[in-house]
Amino acid sequence: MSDAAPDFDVLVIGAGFSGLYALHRLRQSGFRTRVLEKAENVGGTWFYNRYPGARCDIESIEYSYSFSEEIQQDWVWTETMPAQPEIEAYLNFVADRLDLRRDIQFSTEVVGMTFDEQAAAWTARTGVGESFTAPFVVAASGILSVPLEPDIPGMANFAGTSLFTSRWPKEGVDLTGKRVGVIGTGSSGVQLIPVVARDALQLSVFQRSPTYTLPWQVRPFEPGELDEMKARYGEIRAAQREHPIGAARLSAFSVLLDMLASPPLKAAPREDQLRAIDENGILGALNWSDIFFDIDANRMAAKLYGEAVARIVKDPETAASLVPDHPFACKRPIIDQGYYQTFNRDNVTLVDLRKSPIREVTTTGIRTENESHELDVIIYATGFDAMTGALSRIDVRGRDGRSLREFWASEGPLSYLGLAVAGFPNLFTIQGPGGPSPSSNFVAALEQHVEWISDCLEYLRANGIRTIEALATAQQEWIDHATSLVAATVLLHPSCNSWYNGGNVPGKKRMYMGYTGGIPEYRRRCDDIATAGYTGFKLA
Ligand code: FAD
Ligand code: N01
Repeated sequence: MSDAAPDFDVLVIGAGFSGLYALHRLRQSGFRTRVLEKAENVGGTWFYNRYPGARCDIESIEYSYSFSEEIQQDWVWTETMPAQPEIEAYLNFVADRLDLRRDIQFSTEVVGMTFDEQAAAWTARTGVGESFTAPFVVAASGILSVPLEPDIPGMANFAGTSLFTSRWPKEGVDLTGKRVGVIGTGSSGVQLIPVVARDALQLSVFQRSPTYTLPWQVRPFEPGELDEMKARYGEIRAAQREHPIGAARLSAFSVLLDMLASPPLKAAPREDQLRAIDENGILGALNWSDIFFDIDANRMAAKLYGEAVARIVKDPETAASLVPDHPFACKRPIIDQGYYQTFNRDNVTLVDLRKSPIREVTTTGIRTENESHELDVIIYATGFDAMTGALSRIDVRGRDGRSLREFWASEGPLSYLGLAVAGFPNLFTIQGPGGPSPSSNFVAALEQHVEWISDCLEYLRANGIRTIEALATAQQEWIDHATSLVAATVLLHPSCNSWYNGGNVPGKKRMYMGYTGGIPEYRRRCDDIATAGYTGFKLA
């Protein structure tokens, strides 16, 4: 790096929910900020994941920014849980209202970042050879932003159309009259499958791991309903702020909290168990407190769940194939609007990959061990290299040229508070490993991160401090603490393979990557650390 003054005070990577708020907040604090965004527009998750059926699992009035009374009053949500187009439109509205675009450089991928210890500044390099310098970098690059492409032989040979839910074409895709195969039955697959089934001539669902779902009724707001809520938005936001998951209204996570307060399954007589599924269907099968802590109770719930599924799905073999064999709660809860009913349609076939794994993709479809499926379209709903994926795709070089990618690959996804990594000064991560996002409303979690980071930068500026770096000891203590919170739960069971622990990515070092103490407790800890002069960080 030359002796020239840095180009900016802060570089932000990404223009999704996190990056947009970071830009606004840092600008308000007087920092010269530039956002570098790979995509051609704002939105992040909601720019890319425009597959049919994509929507949110938190109510719109809570899955939205709380920092601006003007924005929350002016934006109009039409549904209880918004679909992708509405969330994308909302983020465009915010970008325009706050005049954010003038400081965002779109179609710009950061491919490398090097910290110059002498200059105490980062240089970020882009895919087209530009470089930008700034003392601080805020990685708002998303924790579910790097699609996981499966390594299935022959994928490139398919002569039909190959699509990823996580990179759905902007112009849309007409699946009418097509023979469609979907690989993947996680959250994206469960949302997509019922919608595709309505259009496609034939839908084959290639299922490796059956999933648990929470049936849901999304509805448009009644006339006047949103206005009534807006009139008491302050109250709604206050409740949300004090809630462990950052959403006080009905959500996929509030259902889990209700389960925790239910009686234990192991003590329930058979007639109580049956009554539970009589009254509440598949939700009744899961509504027991001990399933989170006792693997045997969890397995009993899976069996009961299978009985409830068999009441919906008419073909007994298909129903049996839909029963999960991993513990409930290992994966982020999935809301479902008619998922199981879809398997009663004449044009839908479930291909159980546990019985007959995929051997290859051919030019005309998918061949499993036992049979061939002729297809026009293959949709991959195969998930993400979560939490560490985006920063590991960038060649990040910290102190002494240390590589973040190599550090995380060899030591595991370590981070202090999910905000910073030892050895990488002046680099802040929004929603990094060990933060509360995986088990909460992401927007509530990321707002806290952005505010803590910008307050920290103001403190450094006010005190003439040039570098801040997490201490390795504090980092290890934090990760040990976060892991201890889930030690007694089924989340650490070896059969849990999920993005929560990296088990969904072949070869990734396994470690539970969330913080389950709740956002208010997390905020309190972060605030205490700041008030005490940033304990666990080295300031220089
Ligand atoms: P992102 O939205 O992922 O944005 C990151 C941005 O960084 C992207 O625009 C990306 O292009 C950019 N970027 C990454 N690397 C680079 C680079 N090297 N150079 C330049 N730019 C880069 N959360 C919930 O709480 N509730 C939900 O219901 C919910 N639904 C979801 C549905 C789907 C399909 C997915 C994938 C995620 C969902 N999430 C949900 C999580 C969601 O990711 C967050 O809620 C939120 O949108 C994250 O915002 P973000 O800005 O932190 O990250
Ligand atoms: O990804 P996933 P996702 N052959 O990892 C399968 C958020 N989100 O995109 O379990 C065959 O959950 C894989 O099988 P298995 C939310 O946080 C929210 O669906 O590895 N199958 C699995 O079935 C969520 O948790 C919403 O055996 C293969 C699926 O692909 C996160 O994003 C909606 C395979 C991947 O499921 C990720 O969800 C959408 C292979 N080679 C997303 N490789 C809401 O509802 C992978 N699979 C709010």
